[in-house]
Amino acid sequence: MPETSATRTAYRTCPLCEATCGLTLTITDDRVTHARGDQEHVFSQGFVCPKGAAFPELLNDPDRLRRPLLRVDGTLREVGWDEAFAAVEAGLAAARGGGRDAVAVYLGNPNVHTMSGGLYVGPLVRALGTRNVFSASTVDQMPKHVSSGYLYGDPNAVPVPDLDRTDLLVLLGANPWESNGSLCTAPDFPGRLRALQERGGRFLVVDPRRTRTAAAADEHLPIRPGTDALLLFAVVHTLFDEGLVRLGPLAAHVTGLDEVRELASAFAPERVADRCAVPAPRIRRLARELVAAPTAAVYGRLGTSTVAFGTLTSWLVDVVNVLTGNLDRPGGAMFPLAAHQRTRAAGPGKGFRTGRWASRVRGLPEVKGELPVATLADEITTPGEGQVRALITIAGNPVLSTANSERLDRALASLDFMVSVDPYLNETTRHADVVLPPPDPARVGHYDFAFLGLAVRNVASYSPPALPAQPDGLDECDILARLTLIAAGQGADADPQGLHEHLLGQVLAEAAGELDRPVAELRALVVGDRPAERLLDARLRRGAYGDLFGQRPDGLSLTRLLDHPHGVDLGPLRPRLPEVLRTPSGTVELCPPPIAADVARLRAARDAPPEGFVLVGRRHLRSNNSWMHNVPALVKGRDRCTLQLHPDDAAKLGLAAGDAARVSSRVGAIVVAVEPTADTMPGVVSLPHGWGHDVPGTRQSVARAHPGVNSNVLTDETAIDPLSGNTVLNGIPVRVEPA
Ligand SMILES: Nc1nc2c(c(=O)[nH]1)N[C@H]1C(S)=C(S)[C@@H](COP(=O)(O)OP(=O)(O)OC[C@H]3O[C@@H](n4cnc5c(=O)[nH]c(N)nc54)[C@H](O)[C@@H]3O)O[C@H]1N2
Ligand SMILES: Nc1nc2c(c(=O)[nH]1)N[C@H]1C(S)=C(S)[C@@H](COP(=O)(O)OP(=O)(O)OC[C@H]3O[C@@H](n4cnc5c(=O)[nH]c(N)nc54)[C@H](O)[C@@H]3O)O[C@H]1N2
Ligand code: SF4
Ligand SMILES: [Mo]
Repeated sequence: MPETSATRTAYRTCPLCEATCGLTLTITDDRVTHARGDQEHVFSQGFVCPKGAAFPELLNDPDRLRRPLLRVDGTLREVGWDEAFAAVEAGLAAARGGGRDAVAVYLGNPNVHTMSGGLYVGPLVRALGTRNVFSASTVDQMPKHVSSGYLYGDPNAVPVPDLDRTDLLVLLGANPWESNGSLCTAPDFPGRLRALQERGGRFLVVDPRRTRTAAAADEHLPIRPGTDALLLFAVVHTLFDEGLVRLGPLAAHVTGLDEVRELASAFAPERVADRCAVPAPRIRRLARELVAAPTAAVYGRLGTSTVAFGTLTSWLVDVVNVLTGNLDRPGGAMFPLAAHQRTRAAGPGKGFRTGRWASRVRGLPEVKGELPVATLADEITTPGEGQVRALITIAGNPVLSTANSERLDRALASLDFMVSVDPYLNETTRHADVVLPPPDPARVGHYDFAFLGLAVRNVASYSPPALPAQPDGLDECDILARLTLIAAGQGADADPQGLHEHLLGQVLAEAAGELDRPVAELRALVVGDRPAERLLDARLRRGAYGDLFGQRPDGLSLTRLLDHPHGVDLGPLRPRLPEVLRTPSGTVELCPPPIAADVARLRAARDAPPEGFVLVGRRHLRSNNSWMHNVPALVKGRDRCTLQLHPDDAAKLGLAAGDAARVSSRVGAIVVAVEPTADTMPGVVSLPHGWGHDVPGTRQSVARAHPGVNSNVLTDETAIDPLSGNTVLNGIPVRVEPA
């Protein structure tokens, strides 16, 4: 397209999912009018999905909030920023009369997709000093953090499958054809799996549903929900039983092998096959295939995390990769090294533990500084010292996203004060007394602190704002900085610049120590027009590939990334053992005692009688949890919020396509249209999450016209994986009957 004075092009990373694709934006008169895949992007090479293509609609959504809202006499009305922050100061101060823990925080998923989330949420949480920190992590991947924490001593050391080089990939509970991948950043994940097949490799999918990913796979192994830990333990059993364990060079770095062998003895394939609904000979063959392949990787995601044995399953994924010699080798499962990260000297570390404190009402252990969101409603509604009376939500919609959401909805309505940092007035933020809207994502800089450390190639890219700041807008870094200053007792009028400089000073002080240079000298070298850019520059320059503030002139810096709008390729993943390890022994501790102690619970489940129907989730390419249903291009077409079930089950229940079914669980009931499909395993029913947009008091007109039903009315807040506190969202016992 020819560029006129009013039309220009900007490149930026798509912030909408974990794939981090490069987008090429067309901007006319300071409005983004078109988005397509950036053909020259080093990582995504032109790939784009329907969500990325709908980026302009999302930015220009007329329902998006552009000014703060303040509740006055029961109604939310637009106010200026100063008035909004003054109300926050008053509201939090009143709640804190009940102690610091009286203020809770809920951090939603987009915090891992913004620079403000990566840089400013931590300081805010520390300034609040509350133990009541909750996040979407405990309805998602917390089991993987716990597993990594124990195995490697670092909960954030998560190995990713080396997609571009592996010969055999086994995916459990992941559906990248719809999700575009998770805890494995790989633009065009499907294309990478097709390339795997084209080079003679194979991939298998373990899933109770024949998903699009399963349909494209070389083989689909349907599994009874919640039983992957049994399946993987049977693979481990087979590896020992048939003398197939091959650690190779890993042997020097692994301890606890004999203990794992001992634990696996209870899980012969023949003992678990019925429960998993996977034939024993197929399980044995899977073990042999993993060993026979030149390289192989097992990868488990959401369907292995949000289950009753989430931590055990996440751990067993890595155990199998270790026992087959595939951890930390090309083509196996490897540890990425992002540009803002640093390598460390190998040696013993402090290790990992949970339970440094416990939740007040249910006594659930702290994990990574947070408590399970499954107990947020308990903390709000149970009187006593430390009761939560105020809530700060940042980029979250827990009323739709977390278990027993009707109960949480009522709990939020009972709070004394609530403030939400969010661009939408939705099912959660409608309860807020103050809503602070961040700018749309084209007006902020973007660097993926979370996902570049989970990417299948080491890459780096930074996108400066594509549009100027809105005149009366406030960058989310400034919003969070001002909240931090309020929490720190400095008041609603305190200047955030002081905090920005303080945070930069902290990074520079560490760098100065490492490089043995004065802080002031480094500070003079830092570039960047905005606080987040300056922090990024400092972190890149002291990072693994950094220019060390001029000492390594060809190294990375913000300037270098700005000069490369399509990203910088830092090469394929490289082995990182033992440097990545932080366990007390300095080894991969393969059989952590807390995990071993949970195996008795799995043994009991092995012999449990079969349940009736169980509910699992379902993602669709044109969705993103709860918050993109207000984009017309993403909700058009037939109703996607249906109950899928096997045609035989539907017939038995007397339900035909489109009939209304009543689905009920221990905690709630919904009525939803059924969609019989042989792609669903018998005994399993499936509903997508993130719907249920027909509640009063929201401002999402498109979503309201396509409301769907909320699947989390059915999920049970008392069902959690005990080691991680993660909610069980898949494998919920339900009753299904004609409505
Ligand atoms: N039953 C069931 N429940 C599930 C799941 C499931 O598979 N099944 N999946 C779970 C998973 S994996 C997750 S991650 C959670 C997600 O749980 P949440 O994070 O609580 O929910 P989201 O729908 O992602 O809500 C995101 C919110 O962030 C806002 N937002 C968007 N962009 C920005 C921004 O730039 N800044 C700010 N401040 N706000 C922004 C949106 O308006 C929205 O309110 O849901 C979980 N819930
Ligand atoms: N289009 C779209 N993309 C997204 C999101 C979205 O909402 N929509 N959300 C984003 C987020 S926050 C996340 S965390 C990722 C998640 O990305 P993925 O991990 O790929 O998650 P899902 O697509 O939910 O796929 C989970 C699969 O697990 C299966 N499953 C359920 N129970 C079990 C079980 O017990 N065992 C096994 N083996 N499988 C089971 C389900 O049938 C489903 O196919 O997606 C991200 N990308
Ligand atoms: S796959 Fe994810 S990152 Fe890529 S365009 Fe789609 S939403 Fe954006
Ligand atoms: Mo997620």
